[in-house]
Amino acid sequence: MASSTDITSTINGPQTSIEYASRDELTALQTERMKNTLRHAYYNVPHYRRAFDEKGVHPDDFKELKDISLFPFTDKAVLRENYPFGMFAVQKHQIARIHASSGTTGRPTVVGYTRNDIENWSNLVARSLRAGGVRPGDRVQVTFGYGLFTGGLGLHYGVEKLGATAIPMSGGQTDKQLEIMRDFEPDAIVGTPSYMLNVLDRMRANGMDPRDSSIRVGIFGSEPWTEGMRKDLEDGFGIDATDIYGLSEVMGPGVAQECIETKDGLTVWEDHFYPEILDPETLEPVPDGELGELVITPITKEAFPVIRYRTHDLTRLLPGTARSMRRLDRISARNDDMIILRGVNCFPTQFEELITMDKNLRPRYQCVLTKRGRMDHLTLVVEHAPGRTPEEINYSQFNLRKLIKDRMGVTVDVDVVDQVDSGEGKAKRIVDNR
Ligand code: DLL
Repeated sequence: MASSTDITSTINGPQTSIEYASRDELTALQTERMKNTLRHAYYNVPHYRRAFDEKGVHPDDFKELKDISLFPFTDKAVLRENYPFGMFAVQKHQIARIHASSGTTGRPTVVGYTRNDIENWSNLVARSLRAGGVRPGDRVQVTFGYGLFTGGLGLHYGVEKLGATAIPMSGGQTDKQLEIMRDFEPDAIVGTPSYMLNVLDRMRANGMDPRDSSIRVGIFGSEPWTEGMRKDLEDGFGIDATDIYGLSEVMGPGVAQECIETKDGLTVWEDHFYPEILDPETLEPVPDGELGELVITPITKEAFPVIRYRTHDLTRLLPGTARSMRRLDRISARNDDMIILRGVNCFPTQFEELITMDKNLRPRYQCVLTKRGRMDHLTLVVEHAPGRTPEEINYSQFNLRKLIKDRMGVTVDVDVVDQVDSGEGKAKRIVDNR
């Protein structure tokens, strides 16, 4: 399998040359790596041999990138059926680490890494951090959970690989986070945007000015968020905030990262991942620039190759700007988070965008679904900013409902409350009481 030598210079150089490679160079590299990956999966994972044979395709049928469409998809169900280690392509003693995604229902999905996989992953996270404005020598407070979740350890190894200093706080313990932030003076912080909002509000509640903190940059992800939320966090902390994307089945954080100089969507590290955007209904490719489901094939993985993984994340592929590699538009939602109200499709982030337009409200919210007769009904429960008068709250409640009706064409109830618990990791945006 391919080695990581092409990206190790991330540590010292300003950026690696591969980030500026020509499209032709990238295509040649992706083609070569995809060939190896398809062979590796076919010969070492029984599921892939069966699935390829059933579809009547062989790794030798892959000649150029578009031939990937001949090969079968992989989804979460396949990973669950092969729980825990049935999808591993190397022997037990070659596995250096295991992670798992909790999954709200059913068995968790388990993923494995060889030492080389960890090396590649660390390099890609280091590259992501650098693209987001972190520099060697910086101190980075890591507030993603440590454990089976890939966020904490994934970021941690990347921070160390970059030559920066990791402060491994993990999630939660917000008062402790503030104390460490004050005493250790981190230059950067990483975590979920919803948790960063908690940190911001707790600082204010404790009489601290978040803009006085030592933090210069924030790298946030692991859940959908909006431009409105970016503005709240950037203005609140006085920082530059960028978006990091990834998923455990494909690697973990560091699949794509927004560059600080453009803040215009996330560069996919195409030397390690091949992205496709498909129509979620027909599973046919949509042209670059159009919205669809992201399907990813990692092309350098040893322990856990996955072919055409259906992420269920909705986004579009855009041409490169700050780097030659293509970008993903901000991931607006997962298609399983789509709410259909009287025929109109809505996503929680659409509500978030409108919530962030009102300074009486905080983007801490939940979409509560119930049945009214045979119809689905949505109540948007939103937190108000501290110290608001009942009149201001009433006004915002009325106004948001109207804004949602005008902009999105749906009727919902809005309930503005003192507190919405958005948790310490990924925020739970949908509560389904139907
Ligand atoms: O959330 C990995 C990660 C950790 C990414 C830290 C970024 C930072 P999973 O728990 O497997 O892995 O969840 C993956 O989270 O399919 C998306 O639905 C969502 N997601 C991740 N990053 C973003 C993002 C990690 N930047 C799932 N924007 C993915 C929107 C995101 N959604």
